Amino acid sequence: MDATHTDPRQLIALEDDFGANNYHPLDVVITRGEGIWVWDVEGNRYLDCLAAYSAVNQGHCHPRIVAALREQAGHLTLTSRAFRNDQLGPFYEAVATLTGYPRVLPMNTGAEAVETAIKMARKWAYTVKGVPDNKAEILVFSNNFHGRTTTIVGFSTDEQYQRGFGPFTPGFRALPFGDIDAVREALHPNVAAVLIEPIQGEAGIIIPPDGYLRDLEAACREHGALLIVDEIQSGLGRTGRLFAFEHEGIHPDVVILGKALGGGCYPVSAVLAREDTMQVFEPGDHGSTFGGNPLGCAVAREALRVLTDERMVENSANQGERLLDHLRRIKSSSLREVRGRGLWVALELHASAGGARRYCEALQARGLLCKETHEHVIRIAPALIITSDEVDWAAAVIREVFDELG
Ligand code: IF1
Repeated sequence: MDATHTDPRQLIALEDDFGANNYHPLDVVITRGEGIWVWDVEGNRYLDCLAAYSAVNQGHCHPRIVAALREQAGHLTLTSRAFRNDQLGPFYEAVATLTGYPRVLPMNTGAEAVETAIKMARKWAYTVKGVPDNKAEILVFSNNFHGRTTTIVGFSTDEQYQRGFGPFTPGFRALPFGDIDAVREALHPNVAAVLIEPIQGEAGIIIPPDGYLRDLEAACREHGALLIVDEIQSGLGRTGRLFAFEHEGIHPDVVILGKALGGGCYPVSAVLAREDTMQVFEPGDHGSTFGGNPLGCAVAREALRVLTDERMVENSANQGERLLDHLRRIKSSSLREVRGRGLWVALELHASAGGARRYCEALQARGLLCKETHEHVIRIAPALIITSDEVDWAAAVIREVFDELG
């Protein structure tokens, strides 16, 4: 490989010289990933505690998932949906069997799946519920994150996600997260659906009050609105259950999947629903060039197989409990709260701590990679294959940083 491919400074300069300036990443240049570990171009090893925002739940370059990718790439990658292929049907069956949702619509990115669910809810409102045309409303929540399209950022409550991108799509109303009275008050006849993250990721791993999701489901049922849960980041084992909504024992009308559905190897997302809801889509209504492509389907089938074969959901629950127990023992005047579900943990700092970024940089210096969310929250989310020894090591490193920085 030529010089530019090993010197981090030159690689960063290439990004600065030619790339859009739409991220502020840590200055670590990664060249290899294996399981929970990544290596930078200088050979330093890090425990990846971001896991690509839960897209790498199964671990980096899982051998079975990479083998499935290689095998399928050798004979068919894309047909478009103008023709059928031998991977789509088995993909549908695997997802429906694992999740219990009988109908699946495949897309690629999470945002595309969210947009698909919005279109489905609106068409369901007009053709099934009887909402007057173009009057459907969808209830969302403050501090939501559902993707970056203009429709989706249009109902964000984060000013930066909206700044400079208007005008926005009408028909959305944001309510306080966790306030069931606000939902009951807002559920008027034209409400098609409620769209919620069962635990808010980007907001800082915000867990709703016990019973809130059950009350939300009951309110939606009472008012004939669809309950749509965005499990793109919280799903597929991240919180110690297959879906985060299972912690509340509910059964949403629509579930949105992404990220780890592609095993960290390929973008695969999907909308899951009951027969009577998914049937609103008629041929030609909706689609995508790569949606349901054979390569993504083959990868996703293996990604789901390894998730169950290697009991990653159970491991997430067990190791998450271990990690939380370690972190809750840290004594630091900077720590406001340690919270989480499964292997999805937030360390929220007091404003006086000077921001989470410097803690992430100190963790990086000790071989642990993670990313702050907003100003004061350190997010810890390793791959779901992490062992007890590795959890103990990560907790010790985090403790050292708090001992150093206070
Ligand atoms: C970025 C965080 C951000 C998601 C939920 C839909 C999507 C996401 C619950 C859209 C994507 C990613 C996007 C990425 C960083 C990360 C993220 F929330 F995970 F931390 F941005 F807020 N629903 N989240 O978390 O899925 O279209 O990206 O496949 O945009 O910087 P996507």
